[in-house]
Amino acid sequence: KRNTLWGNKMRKDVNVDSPYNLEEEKKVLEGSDNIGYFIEKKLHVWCRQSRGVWAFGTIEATSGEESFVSLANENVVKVSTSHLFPANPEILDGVDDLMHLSYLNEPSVLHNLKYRYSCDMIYSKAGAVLIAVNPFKDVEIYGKDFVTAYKQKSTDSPHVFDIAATAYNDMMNDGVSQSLIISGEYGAGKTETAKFAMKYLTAVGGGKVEIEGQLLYASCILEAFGNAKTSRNDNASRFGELVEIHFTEVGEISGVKIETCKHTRVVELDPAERSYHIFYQLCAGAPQTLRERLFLKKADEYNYLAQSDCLVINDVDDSEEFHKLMEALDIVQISNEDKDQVFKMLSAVLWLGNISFQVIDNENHVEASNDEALISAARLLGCASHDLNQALCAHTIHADKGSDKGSIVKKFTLQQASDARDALAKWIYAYLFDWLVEKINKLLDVGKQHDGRSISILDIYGFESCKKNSFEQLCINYANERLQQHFNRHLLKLEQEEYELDGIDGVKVDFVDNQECLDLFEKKSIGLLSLLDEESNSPDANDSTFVSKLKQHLSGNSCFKGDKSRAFGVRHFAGEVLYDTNGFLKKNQDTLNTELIELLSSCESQFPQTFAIKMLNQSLNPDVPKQGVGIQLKGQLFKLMHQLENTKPHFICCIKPNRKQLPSMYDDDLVLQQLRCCGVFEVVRISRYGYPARMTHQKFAERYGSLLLETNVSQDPLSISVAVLKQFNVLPEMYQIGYTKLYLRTGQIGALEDWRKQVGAVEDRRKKPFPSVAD
Ligand code: AD9
Ligand code: MG
Repeated sequence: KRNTLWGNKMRKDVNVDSPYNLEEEKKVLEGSDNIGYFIEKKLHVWCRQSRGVWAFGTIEATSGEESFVSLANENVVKVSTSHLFPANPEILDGVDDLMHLSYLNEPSVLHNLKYRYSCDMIYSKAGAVLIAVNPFKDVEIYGKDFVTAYKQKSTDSPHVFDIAATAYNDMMNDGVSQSLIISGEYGAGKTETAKFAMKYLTAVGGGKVEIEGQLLYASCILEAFGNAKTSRNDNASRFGELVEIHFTEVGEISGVKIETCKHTRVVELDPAERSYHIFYQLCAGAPQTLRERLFLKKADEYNYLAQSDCLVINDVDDSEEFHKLMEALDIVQISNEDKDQVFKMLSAVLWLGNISFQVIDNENHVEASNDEALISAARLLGCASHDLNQALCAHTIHADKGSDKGSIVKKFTLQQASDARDALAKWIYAYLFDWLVEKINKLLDVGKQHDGRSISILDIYGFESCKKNSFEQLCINYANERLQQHFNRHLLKLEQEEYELDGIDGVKVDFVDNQECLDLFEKKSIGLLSLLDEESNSPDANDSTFVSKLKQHLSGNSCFKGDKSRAFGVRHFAGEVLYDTNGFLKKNQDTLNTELIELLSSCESQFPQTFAIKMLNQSLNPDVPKQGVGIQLKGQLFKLMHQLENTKPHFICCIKPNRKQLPSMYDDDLVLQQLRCCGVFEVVRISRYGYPARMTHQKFAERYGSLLLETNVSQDPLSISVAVLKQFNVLPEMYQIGYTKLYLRTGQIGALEDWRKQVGAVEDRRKKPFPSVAD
């Protein structure tokens, strides 16, 4: 009976016709007959104990609601029968695709991943999704031998190289662009996974161009400028990145394009956090001559860096990192003059942070202290310190045209001047980052002529819920909400819709749609981001009026939770987060006053001028309204998602096994919560009960019709397809025929392809005896 195509790929012990479908699995131990069967056969179960710990045991006796379970340590515990779940036979321990488990309940899935993790098998499949559990140590599975093995298809064990190879092969076979979408919480391993995927793709598509090194070094530069240590991840991404690798028709890389979306955090840090790595690297590693040119001090002498009391990362030598960075800048061909400009801007940002102000009159107006900080910042920018002082401490309001009133100079208070200083620092850094991305793109856009085939890798900052959450977390979590929507849409929603439309039944999996949460953020004019923009542009608004406005407009959305204080809560797909609005409006603003822009455009240094011109061009363009950071992020995400919509997605879900960034430590509850949030259980179920392979009747007939021995078959595609399925004894439960397509369970197409290869061309086939599937 098991001589089916599917059987070839399955482990012998898996009961394909498991007596329990999903609904019944829940009830499997509730009926007295079933429980009696478990007792009699001494079948294993999982029982939930205090503090959410799962224990493995056998049922000794039951009284309906309650059961006595004998645990592995020989203790017998009394548990509620509804807290018992059937365990899989031991022979299934460590299967590489969760879909192959007989029981898909939470403790079984959790146990399987844990079992694999304990053997350093960090990758597993959950149907179409690759799960990567962060090892927090070197597992030595990324060498050239591994690249070769996946390239030559000598292994198909779950691995990031495997999914990259699948994307590459699909692109080559179907001519369709692909994407690798990497999701997971902060510190789960997304950025490392993205780098390994790039490593594989550049190795197989390297061709003549030395693209492999250049791309990896470019990532290293972007990490230095875009990542920072937080209390949760020593190398946390503070920007989102889509790396689009283009290929020629023969599969060689023709160019790479990097797109980023980011948020800025130069001026404010929480305890145990650092600013971007590059500042510390520069302070620690710059050689003496450069130090002198930049008036450079040690990191702890700069206010922007010293405020958090966290200046070093364990086991990281910033000075050494600086030397690696210099090497990387050479490899991506940044000239010495440009390098000099980059470092000048970095140093200017640091010195800006040290500028202090003194009150000069009884209206609390201020001017900058004429000290080392002001002088150094001005020199690095290439302007007079007097002009910098003026631009930071006053604003000219021009009278309306036709009015007889002249312009009025409005002096700043301490708060306003500090805000202008910080805005300038953030702004210079943001433009510097964009300049680097542009420069790298110019270098990597090798062939310039792309014929539309590409593989995009998406790696953004992961979902964060900290003790205190601010605007940065709001942006990060909103971006993750968008990403989750993409995941749900492609793996669950579209899948089910396709089955329904094509008349396929029996595949229905409930999942939590996060549309409402996205509406909370995105709704035009009354969404959180629009309200934030409106308040940011209103002169009388402050953080408290912003919260009142949110409560007024968003209380009807079930994902919004008003709070008595200045905070508000959002129910995200990955959990509820309370946001403190302190500083929200300021952080959302992304504009500089005209004085500062004019100052920059008159600077002698090249970079401030270039940046100012770019800014002026943007703000003169009436099509580009002055938008806050939140709305800009929304636009960037829409663009990224739109790009991804045109690709075939492959999903990688990164899981963090503990919060301490330690190897060999697996926190059941933490893993379970992540698996639940990212929809892994639903994906396994839809893959298990669904039909991952599908082809139109026409395509199926064209591809496999030549394998038919029976000649007396009607020539329409559907009849040919059905005859092929019959000839290969594909069992009825292994496929369904839709109105337009054939839907097949896992393994069927693989086996048919094997036959196709074995049998060879049609002409040869006639000469060979045709083996039966049952052989
Ligand atoms: V964040 O959302 O940017 O805060 P990521 O990107 O999800 O986060 P990252 O890739 O930076 O996490 O991984 C965190 C740390 O885990 C790395 O610095 C490594 O020390 C460790 N890690 C992650 N993946 C691997 C791996 N495959 N092998 C070894 C790993 N170590
Ligand atoms: Mg990252």
